[in-house]
Amino acid sequence: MPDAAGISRLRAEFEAALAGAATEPALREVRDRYLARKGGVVTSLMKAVATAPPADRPELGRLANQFKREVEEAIEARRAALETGRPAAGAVDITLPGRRPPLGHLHPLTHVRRQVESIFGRMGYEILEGPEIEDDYHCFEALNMPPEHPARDMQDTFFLGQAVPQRGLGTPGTRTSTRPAPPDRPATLLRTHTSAMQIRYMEAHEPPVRIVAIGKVFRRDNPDLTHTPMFHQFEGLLVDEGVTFADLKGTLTAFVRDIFAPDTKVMFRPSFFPYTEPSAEMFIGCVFCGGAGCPVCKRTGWLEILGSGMVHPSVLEAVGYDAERYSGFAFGTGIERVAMLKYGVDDIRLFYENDLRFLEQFAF
Ligand code: 2U9
Repeated sequence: MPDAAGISRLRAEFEAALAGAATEPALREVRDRYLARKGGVVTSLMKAVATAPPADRPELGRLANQFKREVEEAIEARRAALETGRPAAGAVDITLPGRRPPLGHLHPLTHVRRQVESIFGRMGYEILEGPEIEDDYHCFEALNMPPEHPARDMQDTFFLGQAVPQRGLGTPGTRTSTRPAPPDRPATLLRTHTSAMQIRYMEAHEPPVRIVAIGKVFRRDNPDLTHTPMFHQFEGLLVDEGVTFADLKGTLTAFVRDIFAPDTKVMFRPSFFPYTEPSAEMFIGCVFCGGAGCPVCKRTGWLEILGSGMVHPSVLEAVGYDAERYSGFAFGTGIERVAMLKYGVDDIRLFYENDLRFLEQFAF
């Protein structure tokens, strides 16, 4: 005798049978099994309802008719789907080839950083990482930037505490600088360059030193096409006996001809940094116009790629090295800067907006 539970069981059996009917012959077999006039499951159910106790017939009749409608509609839907070749909802055609999941890839900045680490790693440099929160001694003083040095400008640095702002010299409202905090309480700040790590390394190691410090640095800059308040920098430092400017030029030329192109033209122009003397800015032949002149290189044919110089003797002495015996060179630039030139990116902010339309172009 049929009952509501029995009809639910019939429904579950039908759904299982339909799920397995992935071809038209298999579907015809299920349709005949359930809807055949002679011996079909639905036909048998209707006969059984007709002989049920009169009090149960109305509800059982309603459930049986509902089940009949579901079977007819589901079979018709599956037939239509098979006809159009569209897999019916829920049907699994195990003969289809697998769908390869989309593979991710490196962020362009990660790719450039790994190339920088590999190039200098192969030259024998040790790659360093270190604290992003520094004190003003390691960030400024030890780098030949005494307390009143403009590079310590409050406007360029995120100070975290104990920096006592005071009016700069000259007209009121000029750039403020900071009076160094008492020695027992050095001002802390978000590092403006990775040089502090190199000071710490030299405080703990005798020459020869061959290191590259890489990491986030922070500047109080308003975001624009070429500036963001946080960016990634790498700085290299080599200190040994008899290091010359020629070593600097040779090392940096080898670097740019590895990360850009083997025939990259290079030029060094005198510059100034407090922590190097002599200092030089390094330029590469414009990678966009080959040197003919274009808007990117401002029609000069040259692109500035990094700053460099021979380590200032007072920096060596600050870490206890004998500046008569040892000499060294150092250099620094932004990972974003290298990536923008290497890939022709004209807005630094694109590296941080996580727009897949931008990032998917770097599927290395
Ligand atoms: C020590 C001594 C000297 C690292 C150097 C530069 C020149 C330089 C800037 C380029 C763009 C930083 O990313 S940027 O804003 N850097 O031009 N950096 S020489 O000189 C050092 C480093 C550590 C102990």
